Amino acid sequence: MTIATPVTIALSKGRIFEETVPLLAAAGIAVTEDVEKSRKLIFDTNQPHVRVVLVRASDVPVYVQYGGADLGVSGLDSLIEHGGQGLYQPLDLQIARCRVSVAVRNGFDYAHAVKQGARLRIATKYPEIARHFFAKKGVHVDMVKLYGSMELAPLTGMADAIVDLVSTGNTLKANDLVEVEPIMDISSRLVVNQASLKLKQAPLRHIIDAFAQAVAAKNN
Ligand code: PRT
Ligand code: MG
Repeated sequence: MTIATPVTIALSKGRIFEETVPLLAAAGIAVTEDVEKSRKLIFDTNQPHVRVVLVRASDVPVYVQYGGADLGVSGLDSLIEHGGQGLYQPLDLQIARCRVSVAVRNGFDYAHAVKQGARLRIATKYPEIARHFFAKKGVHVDMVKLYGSMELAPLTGMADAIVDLVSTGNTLKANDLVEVEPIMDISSRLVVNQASLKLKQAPLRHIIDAFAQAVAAKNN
């Protein structure tokens, strides 16, 4: 199918872009430039009316919410922190998988710290996920919001623990940290602007259906 209505897709550079390329291909969409090498933020595709915009991973839900993009691919972590307002979330794409976990400095007695009911200082880029998790456990936490290099916080004594994404565990190991409690599994979701879905039904349905079929085919 040729897409005749203008459609803007928000992606982030790196793993999400890479793992979305095959899904776009299933919908007949190919980005025609080398995104990783370019400094541009807007990219044409083989479909004259479809373009891809590159934004920070945590900004994908924001662009889609406010109509800067009609649809996008966002990690569940970013989506939870955003809140999901104004977003239709039709599909778990099962890409960019990882988990959110609690990690502490090697030797720190986490079980004891949590049992005591004493306040725990948590450094994280994911305060919503962390707050909800510790509230459910009945543990009081002081949250320190960071934007990166969370691993440093326990090593410098700034925090007792971090809440961060873990994939292989190599980053934690390299920094003498240990994963003490998994919080949730993460994968990326297709997010769609709710107004766009009504106004641009045919092209968006086509993309959603093609993505759904590609995900199903890959996991069978
Ligand atoms: O980098 P930036 O601040 O722009 O944003 P971002 O870090 O959110 O973007 P990006 O592209 O790094 O990640 C996009 C999405 O990929 C995240 O929102 C997750 O949903 C998903 N994802 C999957 C991951 C990982 N795996 C992952 N391993 N995102 C980040 N990591 C980092 C993690 O934060 C830690 O620093 O990789 C490190 C841990 O990896 P291991 O393999 O050493 O355990
Ligand atoms: Mg990153």
